[in-house]
Amino acid sequence: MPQKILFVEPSAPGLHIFTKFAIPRLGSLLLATIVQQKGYTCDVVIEDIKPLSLTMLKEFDLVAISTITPTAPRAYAIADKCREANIPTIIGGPHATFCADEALNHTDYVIRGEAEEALTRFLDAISSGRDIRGIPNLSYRHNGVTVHNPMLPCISDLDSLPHPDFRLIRGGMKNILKGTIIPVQTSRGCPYDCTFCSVTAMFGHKYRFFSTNYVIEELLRHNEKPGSFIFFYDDHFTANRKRTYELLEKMLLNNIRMKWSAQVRADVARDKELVKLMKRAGCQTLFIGFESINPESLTNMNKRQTMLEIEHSIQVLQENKIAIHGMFVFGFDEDTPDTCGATIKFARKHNLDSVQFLLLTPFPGTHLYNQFERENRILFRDWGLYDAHHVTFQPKNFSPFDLQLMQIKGHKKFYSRIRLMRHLLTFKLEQSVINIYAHRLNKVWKKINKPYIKLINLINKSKDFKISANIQHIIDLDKENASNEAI
Ligand code: B12
Ligand code: SF4
Repeated sequence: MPQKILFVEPSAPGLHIFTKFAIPRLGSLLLATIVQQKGYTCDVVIEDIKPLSLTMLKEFDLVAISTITPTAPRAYAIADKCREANIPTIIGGPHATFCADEALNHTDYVIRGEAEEALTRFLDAISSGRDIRGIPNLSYRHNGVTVHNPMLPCISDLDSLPHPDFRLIRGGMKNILKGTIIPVQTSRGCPYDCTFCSVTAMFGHKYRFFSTNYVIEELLRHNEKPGSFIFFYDDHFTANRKRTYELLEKMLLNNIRMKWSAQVRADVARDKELVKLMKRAGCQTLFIGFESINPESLTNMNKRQTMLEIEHSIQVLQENKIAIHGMFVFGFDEDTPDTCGATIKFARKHNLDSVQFLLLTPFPGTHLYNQFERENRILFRDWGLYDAHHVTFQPKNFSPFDLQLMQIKGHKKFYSRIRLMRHLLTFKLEQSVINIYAHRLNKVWKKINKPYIKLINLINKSKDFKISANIQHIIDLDKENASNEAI
C-alpha cells in the first residue's frame, strides 16, 4: 500500500552545453503534484540537483523513476538497488515507453506514454488491493509472462492538469523557485514526423495546447521572482500561430516581464509580425533544429524545411535581435565530410549566438531506430552513450571515428579563440562567456571520453571483426555518489 512515493529523475551521464543548468523535465514533478493532491505523500529528487542515497530511498513505499534514453542505465541501476532493498519500483518516460520489456528486467512495473491518468489509477488499485489487469498503459510480468495493457489516448484537455508544485523538489527551491530557469510547458505533440525524433511516438501528432489563461496563470506565479527566466518546454512553440499571437498578446497585457526562450522551427520567420511580437513579449533566445544545410539530408529526414528557409529565419531573427541557438545534426546517410564541413562554415558565417553539432542518434521509438535495426547498423546499445554526443551506429559515408571527430572539430572551430576575441573586443559579454564555457566543455568532453574515442578508433582499424563495448554503470548510493566507467 504505497503512501509515500519518491519520484526520481536520474542524472544524465554525459556532458553537454546544458549540463551546467540543472533543469528538470516536467514529468516527475507533474505526476508527483497530481498524486500528492490525491492524498499520497510525495517527494521529487532530481539527481542533478540533489544526490540520491539509499537511506533516502528507504524512507519510501514506492520509488517512481523517470527515463530518457541516456538516463536509462542509471534509472535501472537505481531500480536494482531498490529491488535489493525490497522497495517496489515503477518506471516511465520516453525510454521505458519504447523499451518496456527491457525496463521490466529491473523494475516491477512500467507505465508507457503519458502517465497522468494511468498512474493514479494504478496507485488507487494497488492501495485498495484491486486487480491491476485493467490499468491502461501498464506493463508488468505475471508468472514470467510480460503483459502490456492497452494504451489510453493522449490527454485531450491539458487544462485538467494541475500547475506543477515546484516545492516538491528536494533541494530545488533555490534553483527553480527563486529565479533562474523555470520550465513551463504550453503544448504537447507535434504535427511533423522527422525520422530521428521520438516526440510524436510519445506525445502524438496532434498539437494540443494548454489554454492561454492556464499559461498566464502559470507565468504569473513566477513573475514577481527577481531574475526569473522562462524556458518554454514545447517542442514547437509556434505550431499554431493563432494561439501563439493570443498567448503573446496576453503576456504583454498581463505585464509578464520575464525573459524567455522556446524551441521553434525555422518557419517561424515566415511571419515577421509574429517575430516582432515575440521580441516585444520577452523572447531572448530561440532554439532551432536546423539539423542540416544539405538538401538531400533535409528531405530524407522528413524535416520539411529548406536551406533557404533556414537562411531566411536567421536573417529575420537577427534583425529582430533574438538570439539563436542552432542545433545541427551530423551523420545522416546523405551527409559527407564536405557537407558537414559546409555546415560548420555556415554556422560561423551566419554568426549564430550558440550552436550544437549533435550526432545522429537512433533513439528507440523513432523511424531511424527501426531502419538501423533492420540494416543491422547499431554499434552500441549502451544507452548511456545515447546523448547525441557519441556515435552509436555505423554511418554510411564516415567511419564512426571520423564522424565523431567531425563533431569535435565543429565545436572547436565554432567556439574558437578568434570568435572569443571578436566578442570581447565588441563587448559582447554574454557571448564571450558562452564561448569560453563551450570551448572548455569540448576539451573536458574529449578528456573524459578518451576510452570511448580509443574504442571507436579501434573499430576504424578493424574492418574484419566486430567490436562491441559494455559500459558498466557503477552506482554506490551508500556513499551518495555514482560514476560510469568504461570496461
Ligand atoms: C526540456 C527538454 C530538455 C532540456 C532539459 C532535459 C533534462 N533535464 O533531461 C534540455 C534542453 C537540457 C534537454 C537536453 C537533451 N534532450 Co531533451 N527534451 C526536453 C523536452 C523538450 C521537454 C521535456 C519535458 O519536460 N516534457 C514534458 C513532460 C510532461 O513530459 P515527460 O517528462 O516525458 O513526462 C511524461 C511521460 O514521459 C511520463 N513519465 C515521465 N516520467 C515518468 C516517471 C514515471 C514513474 C512514470 C510512470 C511516467 C513518467 O509521464 C509524464 C506525463 O505524461 C523533451 C521533449 C518532450 N516533449 O518531452 C525533450 C527530450 C526529452 N529530449 C531528448 C533528447 C534526445 C535530449 C538530449 C539527449 C539531446 C539534445 N537535444 O541535446 C539532451 C540530453 C539531456 C540529458 N539529460 O542527458 C529526447 C529524448 C528521447 C529519448 N527517447 O530519450 C526528447 C523526448 C526530445 C526528442 N526530440 O525526442 N532536453
Ligand atoms: S524534430 Fe521537431 S519538428 Fe520534427 S517531429 Fe520532432 S518535434 Fe516535430
